[in-house]
Amino acid sequence: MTSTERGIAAAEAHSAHNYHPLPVVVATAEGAWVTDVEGRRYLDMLAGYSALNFGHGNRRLLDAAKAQLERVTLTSRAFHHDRFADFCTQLAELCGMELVLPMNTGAEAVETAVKTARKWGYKVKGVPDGRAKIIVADNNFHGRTTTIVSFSTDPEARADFGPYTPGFEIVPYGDLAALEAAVDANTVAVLLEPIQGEAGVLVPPPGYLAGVRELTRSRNVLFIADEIQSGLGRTGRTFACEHEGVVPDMYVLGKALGGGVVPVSAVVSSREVLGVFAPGEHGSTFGGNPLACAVALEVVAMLRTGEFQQRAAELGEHLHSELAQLAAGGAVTAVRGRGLWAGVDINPSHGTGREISEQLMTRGVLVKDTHGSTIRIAPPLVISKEDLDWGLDQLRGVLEG
Ligand code: IF1
Repeated sequence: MTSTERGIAAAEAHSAHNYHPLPVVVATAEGAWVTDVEGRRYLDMLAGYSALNFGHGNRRLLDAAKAQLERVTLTSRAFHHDRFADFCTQLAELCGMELVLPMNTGAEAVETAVKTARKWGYKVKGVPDGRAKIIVADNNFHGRTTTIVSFSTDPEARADFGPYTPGFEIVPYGDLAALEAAVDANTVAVLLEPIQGEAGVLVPPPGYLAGVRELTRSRNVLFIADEIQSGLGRTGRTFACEHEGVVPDMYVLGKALGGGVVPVSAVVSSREVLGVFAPGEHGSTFGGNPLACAVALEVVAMLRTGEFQQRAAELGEHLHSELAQLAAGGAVTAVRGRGLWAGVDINPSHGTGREISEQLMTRGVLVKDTHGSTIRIAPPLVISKEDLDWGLDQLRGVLEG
Protein backbone atom coordinates (compact mmCIF):
# COMPACT_ATOMS: atom_id res chain seq x y z
CA MET A 1 0.00 0.00 0.00
CA THR A 2 1.15 3.54 -0.74
CA SER A 3 1.21 6.05 2.10
CA THR A 4 -1.83 7.68 0.51
CA GLU A 5 -3.74 4.41 0.59
CA ARG A 6 -2.62 3.75 4.14
CA GLY A 7 -3.69 7.22 5.21
CA ILE A 8 -7.11 6.87 3.61
CA ALA A 9 -7.71 3.37 5.00
CA ALA A 10 -6.80 4.49 8.52
CA ALA A 11 -9.06 7.53 8.29
CA GLU A 12 -11.95 5.45 7.01
CA ALA A 13 -11.47 2.79 9.68
CA HIS A 14 -11.91 5.20 12.55
CA SER A 15 -14.10 8.09 11.40
CA ALA A 16 -17.75 8.56 10.51
CA HIS A 17 -18.18 8.61 6.75
CA ASN A 18 -19.92 11.99 6.56
CA TYR A 19 -17.61 13.04 3.75
CA HIS A 20 -16.32 11.45 0.55
CA PRO A 21 -12.96 13.20 0.17
CA LEU A 22 -10.91 13.03 -3.01
CA PRO A 23 -8.16 10.37 -2.63
CA VAL A 24 -5.41 12.81 -1.66
CA VAL A 25 -3.75 13.04 1.77
CA VAL A 26 -2.39 16.53 2.32
CA ALA A 27 0.71 16.86 4.50
CA THR A 28 1.92 20.47 4.08
CA ALA A 29 0.75 23.65 2.37
CA GLU A 30 2.05 27.09 1.40
CA GLY A 31 0.26 29.91 -0.42
CA ALA A 32 -2.03 28.42 -3.05
CA TRP A 33 -0.30 25.01 -3.07
CA VAL A 34 -0.60 21.88 -0.95
CA THR A 35 1.74 18.86 -0.88
CA ASP A 36 0.52 15.33 -0.20
CA VAL A 37 2.16 12.58 1.83
CA GLU A 38 3.96 11.37 -1.28
CA GLY A 39 5.39 14.77 -2.11
CA ARG A 40 3.00 15.52 -4.97
CA ARG A 41 1.91 19.17 -5.23
CA TYR A 42 -1.58 20.41 -5.99
CA LEU A 43 -2.95 23.85 -6.74
CA ASP A 44 -5.67 24.44 -4.16
CA MET A 45 -8.65 26.02 -5.94
CA LEU A 46 -11.07 25.39 -3.09
CA ALA A 47 -9.21 27.25 -0.30
CA GLY A 48 -11.17 25.58 2.46
CA TYR A 49 -14.43 26.87 0.95
CA SER A 50 -13.02 30.42 1.21
CA ALA A 51 -11.57 30.10 4.70
CA LEU A 52 -8.08 30.32 3.18
CA ASN A 53 -8.51 33.62 1.35
CA PHE A 54 -5.04 34.69 2.50
CA GLY A 55 -3.38 31.44 1.49
CA HIS A 56 -1.92 28.51 3.38
CA GLY A 57 0.76 29.43 5.92
CA ASN A 58 0.16 33.15 5.59
CA ARG A 59 3.19 34.62 7.33
CA ARG A 60 1.33 37.48 9.01
CA LEU A 61 -1.38 35.17 10.33
CA LEU A 62 1.07 32.53 11.56
CA ASP A 63 3.21 35.15 13.28
CA ALA A 64 0.13 36.63 14.97
CA ALA A 65 -0.96 33.16 16.09
CA LYS A 66 2.53 32.13 17.28
CA ALA A 67 2.94 35.30 19.32
CA GLN A 68 -0.43 34.84 20.97
CA LEU A 69 0.21 31.14 21.66
CA GLU A 70 3.04 32.26 23.95
CA ARG A 71 0.83 34.76 25.81
CA VAL A 72 -2.68 33.39 26.53
CA THR A 73 -4.97 31.32 24.32
CA LEU A 74 -8.20 31.00 26.30
CA THR A 75 -9.79 32.84 29.22
CA SER A 76 -13.47 32.14 28.49
CA ARG A 77 -15.72 35.20 28.57
CA ALA A 78 -15.92 34.93 32.36
CA PHE A 79 -12.99 37.38 32.30
CA HIS A 80 -11.76 40.07 29.95
CA HIS A 81 -8.55 39.66 27.91
CA ASP A 82 -6.33 42.21 26.20
CA ARG A 83 -7.14 41.35 22.55
CA PHE A 84 -10.92 41.36 22.83
CA ALA A 85 -11.64 45.10 22.75
CA ASP A 86 -9.38 45.69 19.74
CA PHE A 87 -10.96 42.75 17.88
CA CYS A 88 -14.51 43.98 18.45
CA THR A 89 -13.65 47.64 17.77
CA GLN A 90 -11.74 46.98 14.57
CA LEU A 91 -14.14 44.38 13.17
CA ALA A 92 -17.11 46.65 13.87
CA GLU A 93 -15.26 49.49 12.11
CA LEU A 94 -14.48 47.30 9.08
CA CYS A 95 -18.20 46.47 8.85
CA GLY A 96 -19.42 50.00 9.52
CA MET A 97 -21.38 48.65 12.46
CA GLU A 98 -21.41 49.20 16.23
CA LEU A 99 -21.34 45.83 18.04
CA VAL A 100 -19.76 42.40 17.57
CA LEU A 101 -20.84 39.07 19.06
CA PRO A 102 -17.95 36.61 18.49
CA MET A 103 -18.46 32.88 17.98
CA ASN A 104 -16.36 30.14 16.37
CA THR A 105 -17.99 28.36 13.43
CA GLY A 106 -20.24 29.75 10.76
CA ALA A 107 -23.20 27.72 11.91
CA GLU A 108 -22.80 29.08 15.44
CA ALA A 109 -22.83 32.61 14.03
CA VAL A 110 -25.95 31.85 11.96
CA GLU A 111 -27.65 30.39 15.05
CA THR A 112 -26.64 33.54 16.93
CA ALA A 113 -28.15 35.67 14.16
CA VAL A 114 -31.41 33.69 14.38
CA LYS A 115 -31.57 34.11 18.16
CA THR A 116 -30.70 37.81 17.85
CA ALA A 117 -33.42 38.44 15.27
CA ARG A 118 -36.04 36.59 17.30
CA LYS A 119 -35.18 38.43 20.51
CA TRP A 120 -35.08 41.77 18.67
CA GLY A 121 -38.50 40.90 17.24
CA TYR A 122 -39.98 40.32 20.69
CA LYS A 123 -38.23 43.08 22.62
CA VAL A 124 -37.95 45.85 20.01
CA LYS A 125 -40.42 45.22 17.20
CA GLY A 126 -43.14 43.91 19.51
CA VAL A 127 -43.87 40.58 17.82
CA PRO A 128 -45.93 38.30 20.12
CA ASP A 129 -43.72 35.85 22.02
CA GLY A 130 -43.03 32.65 20.11
CA ARG A 131 -44.49 34.01 16.82
CA ALA A 132 -41.31 35.37 15.16
CA LYS A 133 -40.88 34.40 11.50
CA ILE A 134 -37.63 34.46 9.55
CA ILE A 135 -37.71 34.28 5.75
CA VAL A 136 -34.96 32.39 3.92
CA ALA A 137 -34.28 31.47 0.28
CA ASP A 138 -34.56 28.11 -1.40
CA ASN A 139 -31.25 26.36 -2.10
CA ASN A 140 -29.74 28.12 0.90
CA PHE A 141 -26.78 26.85 2.82
CA HIS A 142 -26.23 28.33 6.26
CA GLY A 143 -24.72 25.40 8.17
CA ARG A 144 -25.60 22.00 9.58
CA THR A 145 -27.29 22.41 12.97
CA THR A 146 -30.78 20.95 13.40
CA THR A 147 -32.35 24.43 13.38
CA ILE A 148 -30.43 25.50 10.26
CA VAL A 149 -31.21 22.31 8.31
CA SER A 150 -34.85 22.82 9.35
CA PHE A 151 -34.99 25.56 6.70
CA SER A 152 -32.80 23.84 4.12
CA THR A 153 -34.31 22.72 0.82
CA ASP A 154 -31.54 20.16 0.27
CA PRO A 155 -32.87 16.69 1.16
CA GLU A 156 -29.31 15.43 1.73
CA ALA A 157 -28.69 18.10 4.37
CA ARG A 158 -32.15 17.83 5.97
CA ALA A 159 -33.48 14.24 5.80
CA ASP A 160 -33.69 12.18 8.99
CA PHE A 161 -32.81 15.12 11.25
CA GLY A 162 -36.34 16.02 12.38
CA PRO A 163 -38.30 17.11 14.25
CA TYR A 164 -37.58 20.45 12.62
CA THR A 165 -37.48 23.92 14.15
CA PRO A 166 -40.54 26.03 13.19
CA GLY A 167 -40.59 29.76 12.45
CA PHE A 168 -39.03 29.86 9.00
CA GLU A 169 -40.54 30.44 5.56
CA ILE A 170 -38.77 29.65 2.29
CA VAL A 171 -39.14 31.83 -0.82
CA PRO A 172 -37.45 31.51 -4.23
CA TYR A 173 -33.99 33.17 -4.28
CA GLY A 174 -33.97 36.29 -6.41
CA ASP A 175 -37.77 36.69 -6.42
CA LEU A 176 -38.57 40.02 -4.78
CA ALA A 177 -42.34 39.73 -5.31
CA ALA A 178 -42.41 36.38 -3.51
CA LEU A 179 -40.40 37.87 -0.67
CA GLU A 180 -42.72 40.86 -0.37
CA ALA A 181 -45.73 38.53 -0.28
CA ALA A 182 -44.15 36.49 2.51
CA VAL A 183 -43.35 39.42 4.83
CA ASP A 184 -46.03 39.81 7.50
CA ALA A 185 -46.43 41.50 10.88
CA ASN A 186 -44.51 38.72 12.64
CA THR A 187 -41.57 38.72 10.25
CA VAL A 188 -38.44 39.69 12.15
CA ALA A 189 -35.76 39.03 9.53
CA VAL A 190 -34.79 37.98 6.03
CA LEU A 191 -31.66 35.76 6.04
CA LEU A 192 -29.83 35.49 2.71
CA GLU A 193 -26.46 34.66 1.22
CA PRO A 194 -25.69 37.66 -1.04
CA ILE A 195 -24.32 35.01 -3.45
CA GLN A 196 -25.43 31.40 -2.82
CA GLY A 197 -22.32 29.26 -2.47
CA GLU A 198 -23.39 25.65 -2.15
CA ALA A 199 -26.22 26.23 -4.60
CA GLY A 200 -23.51 26.70 -7.22
CA VAL A 201 -22.28 30.29 -6.75
CA LEU A 202 -25.61 31.83 -7.70
CA VAL A 203 -25.47 35.61 -8.13
CA PRO A 204 -28.94 37.12 -7.64
CA PRO A 205 -30.51 39.27 -10.39
CA PRO A 206 -29.23 42.88 -10.46
CA GLY A 207 -31.30 44.98 -8.08
CA TYR A 208 -32.45 42.04 -5.97
CA LEU A 209 -30.33 42.77 -2.90
CA ALA A 210 -31.16 46.48 -3.14
CA GLY A 211 -34.83 45.52 -3.34
CA VAL A 212 -34.49 43.29 -0.27
CA ARG A 213 -32.82 46.17 1.56
CA GLU A 214 -35.61 48.60 0.66
CA LEU A 215 -38.38 46.11 1.48
CA THR A 216 -36.93 45.09 4.84
CA ARG A 217 -36.28 48.70 5.83
CA SER A 218 -39.83 49.74 4.91
CA ARG A 219 -41.37 46.84 6.86
CA ASN A 220 -39.10 47.08 9.96
CA VAL A 221 -37.55 43.67 9.22
CA LEU A 222 -33.86 42.88 9.76
CA PHE A 223 -31.83 42.12 6.63
CA ILE A 224 -29.27 39.51 7.70
CA ALA A 225 -26.48 38.88 5.17
CA ASP A 226 -24.68 35.57 5.55
CA GLU A 227 -21.25 36.60 4.20
CA ILE A 228 -19.47 33.59 5.70
CA GLN A 229 -18.38 32.41 2.27
CA SER A 230 -19.00 35.47 0.06
CA GLY A 231 -17.37 38.00 2.36
CA LEU A 232 -13.87 39.20 3.32
CA GLY A 233 -12.49 39.79 -0.16
CA ARG A 234 -13.67 36.73 -2.10
CA THR A 235 -15.84 38.63 -4.61
CA GLY A 236 -13.50 41.60 -5.06
CA ARG A 237 -15.09 43.69 -2.31
CA THR A 238 -14.95 43.39 1.46
CA PHE A 239 -18.56 42.23 1.40
CA ALA A 240 -20.55 40.84 -1.53
CA CYS A 241 -23.42 43.16 -0.58
CA GLU A 242 -21.22 46.08 -1.69
CA HIS A 243 -21.62 45.11 -5.35
CA GLU A 244 -25.23 46.26 -5.00
CA GLY A 245 -24.45 49.21 -2.74
CA VAL A 246 -26.30 47.46 0.06
CA VAL A 247 -25.54 47.56 3.80
CA PRO A 248 -27.52 44.89 5.70
CA ASP A 249 -28.67 45.22 9.30
CA MET A 250 -26.43 42.34 10.29
CA TYR A 251 -23.34 40.67 8.80
CA VAL A 252 -22.74 37.02 9.65
CA LEU A 253 -19.04 36.27 9.18
CA GLY A 254 -16.82 33.19 9.50
CA LYS A 255 -14.29 31.13 7.50
CA ALA A 256 -11.71 33.70 6.30
CA LEU A 257 -12.18 35.73 9.49
CA GLY A 258 -9.89 33.11 11.04
CA GLY A 259 -7.76 32.88 7.87
CA GLY A 260 -7.89 29.08 7.89
CA VAL A 261 -5.73 29.09 11.05
CA VAL A 262 -8.40 29.03 13.78
CA PRO A 263 -12.22 28.96 13.66
CA VAL A 264 -13.48 32.52 14.09
CA SER A 265 -16.99 33.74 13.37
CA ALA A 266 -19.07 36.71 14.42
CA VAL A 267 -22.36 38.52 14.13
CA VAL A 268 -21.82 42.26 13.52
CA SER A 269 -24.69 44.73 13.80
CA SER A 270 -26.06 47.86 15.44
CA ARG A 271 -26.44 48.60 19.13
CA GLU A 272 -30.23 48.49 18.69
CA VAL A 273 -30.03 44.92 17.42
CA LEU A 274 -27.16 43.29 19.33
CA GLY A 275 -28.04 45.33 22.40
CA VAL A 276 -30.97 42.96 23.05
CA PHE A 277 -28.65 40.51 24.86
CA ALA A 278 -28.17 40.69 28.62
CA PRO A 279 -25.40 38.75 30.40
CA GLY A 280 -26.05 35.01 30.52
CA GLU A 281 -28.47 34.95 27.56
CA HIS A 282 -26.04 33.68 24.93
CA GLY A 283 -22.40 32.59 24.78
CA SER A 284 -19.71 30.08 23.88
CA THR A 285 -16.66 28.62 25.60
CA PHE A 286 -14.25 29.64 22.84
CA GLY A 287 -16.12 32.57 21.30
CA GLY A 288 -13.82 35.61 21.21
CA ASN A 289 -10.83 33.78 22.67
CA PRO A 290 -7.42 35.52 22.64
CA LEU A 291 -5.93 33.32 19.91
CA ALA A 292 -8.97 33.83 17.67
CA CYS A 293 -8.90 37.57 18.30
CA ALA A 294 -5.18 37.82 17.54
CA VAL A 295 -5.58 36.07 14.19
CA ALA A 296 -8.78 37.89 13.26
CA LEU A 297 -7.19 41.25 14.13
CA GLU A 298 -4.48 40.50 11.55
CA VAL A 299 -7.18 39.50 9.02
CA VAL A 300 -8.98 42.80 9.59
CA ALA A 301 -5.69 44.70 9.21
CA MET A 302 -4.98 42.94 5.91
CA LEU A 303 -8.50 43.69 4.63
CA ARG A 304 -8.35 47.34 5.67
CA THR A 305 -5.87 48.19 2.89
CA GLY A 306 -8.14 46.82 0.16
CA GLU A 307 -5.25 45.05 -1.56
CA PHE A 308 -6.85 41.59 -1.32
CA GLN A 309 -10.16 42.89 -2.57
CA GLN A 310 -8.41 44.63 -5.48
CA ARG A 311 -6.49 41.46 -6.27
CA ALA A 312 -9.66 39.34 -6.25
CA ALA A 313 -11.38 41.88 -8.49
CA GLU A 314 -8.56 42.02 -11.05
CA LEU A 315 -7.71 38.31 -11.13
CA GLY A 316 -11.42 37.56 -10.98
CA GLU A 317 -11.97 39.50 -14.19
CA HIS A 318 -9.33 37.32 -15.82
CA LEU A 319 -10.78 34.12 -14.34
CA HIS A 320 -14.27 34.86 -15.63
CA SER A 321 -13.10 35.87 -19.08
CA GLU A 322 -11.13 32.62 -19.38
CA LEU A 323 -14.11 30.59 -18.15
CA ALA A 324 -16.40 32.40 -20.62
CA GLN A 325 -14.17 31.14 -23.43
CA LEU A 326 -14.49 27.61 -22.11
CA ALA A 327 -18.26 28.06 -22.12
CA ALA A 328 -18.08 29.18 -25.74
CA GLY A 329 -16.54 25.82 -26.58
CA GLY A 330 -19.53 23.87 -25.27
CA ALA A 331 -17.69 21.84 -22.62
CA VAL A 332 -18.96 24.28 -20.03
CA THR A 333 -22.67 25.10 -20.12
CA ALA A 334 -22.74 28.01 -17.64
CA VAL A 335 -20.41 30.07 -15.47
CA ARG A 336 -21.53 32.14 -12.49
CA GLY A 337 -19.78 34.15 -9.82
CA ARG A 338 -17.95 37.30 -8.90
CA GLY A 339 -14.30 38.01 -8.22
CA LEU A 340 -12.13 34.95 -7.55
CA TRP A 341 -15.22 32.78 -7.12
CA ALA A 342 -16.95 30.82 -9.84
CA GLY A 343 -19.49 28.07 -10.21
CA VAL A 344 -18.82 26.18 -13.44
CA ASP A 345 -21.51 23.90 -14.87
CA ILE A 346 -19.79 21.13 -16.82
CA ASN A 347 -21.54 19.66 -19.85
CA PRO A 348 -22.70 16.31 -18.38
CA SER A 349 -21.34 14.59 -21.50
CA HIS A 350 -17.89 15.30 -20.04
CA GLY A 351 -18.75 13.68 -16.70
CA THR A 352 -20.09 14.55 -13.30
CA GLY A 353 -18.59 17.24 -11.13
CA ARG A 354 -16.98 14.52 -9.05
CA GLU A 355 -15.42 12.85 -12.09
CA ILE A 356 -14.05 16.19 -13.31
CA SER A 357 -12.68 16.86 -9.81
CA GLU A 358 -10.95 13.47 -9.81
CA GLN A 359 -9.43 14.10 -13.24
CA LEU A 360 -8.25 17.54 -12.14
CA MET A 361 -6.68 15.97 -9.08
CA THR A 362 -4.58 13.68 -11.29
CA ARG A 363 -3.40 16.86 -13.05
CA GLY A 364 -2.46 18.53 -9.75
CA VAL A 365 -5.49 20.75 -9.21
CA LEU A 366 -7.92 20.47 -6.27
CA VAL A 367 -11.50 21.68 -6.68
CA LYS A 368 -14.80 20.56 -5.13
CA ASP A 369 -17.90 19.67 -7.04
CA THR A 370 -21.24 20.77 -5.68
CA HIS A 371 -24.54 19.38 -6.92
CA GLY A 372 -24.60 17.41 -10.15
CA SER A 373 -22.01 18.57 -12.65
CA THR A 374 -21.05 21.91 -11.10
CA ILE A 375 -17.57 22.57 -9.80
CA ARG A 376 -16.71 25.61 -7.75
CA ILE A 377 -13.47 27.52 -8.22
CA ALA A 378 -12.29 29.58 -5.27
CA PRO A 379 -8.50 29.74 -4.97
CA PRO A 380 -6.71 31.66 -2.23
CA LEU A 381 -6.73 35.37 -3.15
CA VAL A 382 -2.92 35.24 -3.05
CA ILE A 383 -2.78 32.93 -6.09
CA SER A 384 -0.48 34.23 -8.83
CA LYS A 385 -1.86 34.88 -12.31
CA GLU A 386 0.58 32.30 -13.64
CA ASP A 387 -0.71 29.64 -11.25
CA LEU A 388 -4.32 30.59 -11.98
CA ASP A 389 -3.64 30.22 -15.70
CA TRP A 390 -1.89 26.90 -15.12
CA GLY A 391 -4.94 25.69 -13.18
CA LEU A 392 -7.27 26.79 -15.94
CA ASP A 393 -5.05 25.01 -18.49
CA GLN A 394 -5.57 21.80 -16.52
CA LEU A 395 -9.35 22.33 -16.56
CA ARG A 396 -9.19 23.01 -20.30
CA GLY A 397 -7.12 19.83 -20.72
CA VAL A 398 -9.64 17.73 -18.80
CA LEU A 399 -12.57 19.12 -20.76
CA GLU A 400 -10.90 18.92 -24.15
CA GLY A 401 -8.93 15.73 -23.44
C1 IF1 B 1 -19.70 21.35 4.99
C2 IF1 B 1 -21.14 23.66 1.83
C3 IF1 B 1 -19.80 25.60 1.23
C4 IF1 B 1 -21.49 28.57 4.40
C5 IF1 B 1 -22.38 29.66 4.56
C6 IF1 B 1 -22.67 29.16 6.85
C7 IF1 B 1 -21.79 28.07 6.76
C8 IF1 B 1 -21.20 27.75 5.52
C9 IF1 B 1 -22.69 30.57 3.39
C10 IF1 B 1 -21.52 27.25 8.01
C11 IF1 B 1 -20.29 26.59 5.43
C12 IF1 B 1 -19.07 24.92 4.32
C13 IF1 B 1 -19.52 23.81 5.25
C14 IF1 B 1 -18.85 22.57 4.72
C15 IF1 B 1 -18.70 22.78 3.22
C16 IF1 B 1 -18.90 24.25 2.99
C17 IF1 B 1 -19.97 24.55 2.03
F1 IF1 B 1 -20.80 22.90 0.80
F2 IF1 B 1 -21.40 22.95 2.89
F3 IF1 B 1 -22.18 24.43 1.54
F4 IF1 B 1 -18.83 26.38 1.40
F5 IF1 B 1 -20.60 25.87 0.27
N1 IF1 B 1 -22.94 29.93 5.77
N2 IF1 B 1 -19.94 26.08 4.32
O1 IF1 B 1 -20.93 28.31 3.18
O2 IF1 B 1 -20.19 27.47 8.43
O3 IF1 B 1 -20.36 25.95 10.39
O4 IF1 B 1 -19.16 25.18 8.35
O5 IF1 B 1 -18.18 27.01 9.75
O6 IF1 B 1 -20.53 21.41 5.93
O7 IF1 B 1 -19.52 20.36 4.28
P1 IF1 B 1 -19.44 26.33 9.27
